[in-house]
Amino acid sequence: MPADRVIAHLDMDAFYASVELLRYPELRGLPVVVGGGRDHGPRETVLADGTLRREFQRLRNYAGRGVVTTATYEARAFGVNSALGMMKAAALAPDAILLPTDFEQYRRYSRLFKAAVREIAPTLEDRGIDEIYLDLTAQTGTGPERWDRARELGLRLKAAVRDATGGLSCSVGLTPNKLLSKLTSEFDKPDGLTVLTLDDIPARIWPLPARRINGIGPKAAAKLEAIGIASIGDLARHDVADLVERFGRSYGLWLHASAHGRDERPVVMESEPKSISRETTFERDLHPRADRELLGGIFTRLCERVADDLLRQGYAGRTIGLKLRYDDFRTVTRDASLPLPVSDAKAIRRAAGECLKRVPLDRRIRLLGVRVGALCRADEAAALRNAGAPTTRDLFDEPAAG
Ligand code: DCP
Ligand code: MG
Repeated sequence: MPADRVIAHLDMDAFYASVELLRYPELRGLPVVVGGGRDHGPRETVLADGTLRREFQRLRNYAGRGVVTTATYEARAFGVNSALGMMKAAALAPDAILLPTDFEQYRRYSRLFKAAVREIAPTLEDRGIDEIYLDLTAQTGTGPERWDRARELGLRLKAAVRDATGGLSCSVGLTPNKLLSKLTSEFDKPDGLTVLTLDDIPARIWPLPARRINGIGPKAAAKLEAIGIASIGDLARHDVADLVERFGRSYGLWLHASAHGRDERPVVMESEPKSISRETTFERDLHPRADRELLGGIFTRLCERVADDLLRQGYAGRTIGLKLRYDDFRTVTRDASLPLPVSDAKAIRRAAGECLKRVPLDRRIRLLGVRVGALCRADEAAALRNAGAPTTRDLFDEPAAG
């Protein structure tokens, strides 16, 4: 791993809402909220003179149980953010414009901005619909002036995204690693560009709340707070041996390293996924026996979600993995390999259930995860299944290779 990397994290600004504003430019500058189903698009009427009139729905007229997917920065000024219930949002910003989600359109713009970035910076890691990591070291070099070149490159990337999408803005963090870049891209949102080096960690990273680190969830944050650790700086100053004792070796060491801004993870260009997984951290730690039914339901739903992901992305897999984290943060995993690739929820549930029998279930569980690996394309899997499972005969009656 080269010591002096230049890593960028690029995240689109108010992504879904910004894509909607491209289609309805008359809404620019207004509080706009996206979410809550499909049937509240604008009513369009063609007037006598041939012009088109759009009547947008207001948030105050919303009734239902939907949540906000995203909101423009004008709506965020009222406290409306992703995942807030729409009725609550309506109480905060009754006059905000309400728009339905159109995932196909967001995916289209996602492809557009990534293609534009790839032209300039081919070492790209796709992190989902609106964010990417880039390793820019090949372009900037490793000398002390690399941060000036990084800033220039950042400006070029932002301009390329804007051009390719017809006007979308993004925010970029440029630092020596992924962990710091992810934090830094938020500093100057929207339309931000921030360079941060290791020297800036005490002044700019340490004052942030510990939970801002990607990988410190609400539970871990609460546990940290209970021992007086609120900021990343508090975490950095805390005795690492004590962290290991409280959180287990691997998570404890990771917490310590992260607070000091250390992160060696490479930027991984992966066009094909190695595995597809889903995991969930429970609202409260669940007991394998007392909460057996609840756990069973969650387990089944996880398998269904993984099956959905496989179907949507066109894969099947032969290895089923189970991940379980106990209330003391220890994590165990188990794998099972199947003779043929599967993609349906029932088969995944059965194999994952077998894995579950191989882990100790003597204390409360905080997280459950299901993974399908050894992936192949769905059509290959179907061909394999049609050819029939390999029989003992197929496996052992092969003539010995000369
Ligand atoms: N999203 C969602 N549900 C959430 C959070 C986000 O459906 N709880 C969707 C809508 C966002 C997109 O994912 O537009 C990207 O998520 P971000 O967290 O990057 O949020 P935004 O891009 O909307 O805003 P920001 O400018 O803060 O990045
Ligand atoms: Mg975003």
